[in-house]
Amino acid sequence: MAYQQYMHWAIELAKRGFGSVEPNPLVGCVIVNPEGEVVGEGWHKHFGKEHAEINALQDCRLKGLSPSGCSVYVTLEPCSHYGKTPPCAAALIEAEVAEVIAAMEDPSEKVAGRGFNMLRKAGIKVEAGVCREQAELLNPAFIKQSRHSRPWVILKWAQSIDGYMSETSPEGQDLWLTSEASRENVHRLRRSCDYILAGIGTVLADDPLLTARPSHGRSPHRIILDSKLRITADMRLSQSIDAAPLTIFTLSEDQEKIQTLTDCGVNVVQAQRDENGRCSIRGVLDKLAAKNAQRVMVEAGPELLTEFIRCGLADELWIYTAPKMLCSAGKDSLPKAMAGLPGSGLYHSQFTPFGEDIRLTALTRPVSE
Ligand code: AOF
Ligand code: ZN
Repeated sequence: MAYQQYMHWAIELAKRGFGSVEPNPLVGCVIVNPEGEVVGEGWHKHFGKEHAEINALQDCRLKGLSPSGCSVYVTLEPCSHYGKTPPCAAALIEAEVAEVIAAMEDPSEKVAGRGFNMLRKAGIKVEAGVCREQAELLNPAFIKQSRHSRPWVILKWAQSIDGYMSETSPEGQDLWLTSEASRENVHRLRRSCDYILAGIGTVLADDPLLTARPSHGRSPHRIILDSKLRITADMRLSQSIDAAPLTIFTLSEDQEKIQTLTDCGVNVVQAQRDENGRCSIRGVLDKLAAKNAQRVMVEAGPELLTEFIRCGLADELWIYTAPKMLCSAGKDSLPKAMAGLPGSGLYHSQFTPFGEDIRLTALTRPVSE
């Protein structure tokens, strides 16, 4: 296998941690002996548990092989700090590996080059920057938060081919637009996020829970933009505080209503007013940034989604398209909401099938910006 192919494999391994390791980065590691054979593979599997390098060293030893004298391909600089686990750089030194090839430096303050320094001081050859762009694409939210202290915003929606976002039965009941496979995937996306944001329109229409199911102990903090405070204490959101926290951003000063919601465990926060007299989404993101939010997912209707795009506040799109034409439905149309927006290209787009549907994921800016 050629040099870069080992790193490509480490990147593929890293992806297996998606939905289980956040807010930690996805990291993969491949250990290769001087004959070019892969002797150990590992990835970071769960938040708070062993890092990728430790799992790869363990894999090597379980096979009865020695990592001594080997080359280590890792998608992120090995860590140098005692966090929830001891430093990976120390474990690699102890294992007497010959060289470490890393795709990128760890941008977090705790590491930022110290892992490489530890390795070099111990006489281990270090090469950084191999397949950097692909490795950065694994963790754009982790990188943005580490470098700029700003959250990464993911807009998710499901649509028909012609851009309608809801399907209604002849009796007026809401139907599922997308397949079960797509919906399962959305719950994995929810598990990967620390916040999920929706507008009151969605809440009044669907009475949603907005939790990750199954949660595996990870469900995002729910945020609702509700300028007139129309949410009520008997809605499923207010009744499920044990499953995930709920914060309402509002412009209302109705103290009685605020008290009723607060008594249910709902956190009610005064929002800033935007130029249209609504809760300012910039203001909300500022507050979330101050709480070190890393991945904020927006599951909203066409108007709020359009507002994020119009303000340039969307970083990534996840669009599930079902093979349906709903042109006569007349409801909630994205093309209508987005009319008048300047067109723009997307970056790093990928298509994945989910049952009958296709999922497009794409970034609104190149990853290097
Ligand atoms: C690595 N390899 O596989 C990962 C790293 O709290 P801890 O101990 O789990 O440390 C988390 C931090 O370690 C995280 O913020 C990031 O800087 C680094 N992640 N480092 O050497 C890995 N996941
Ligand atoms: Zn580590």
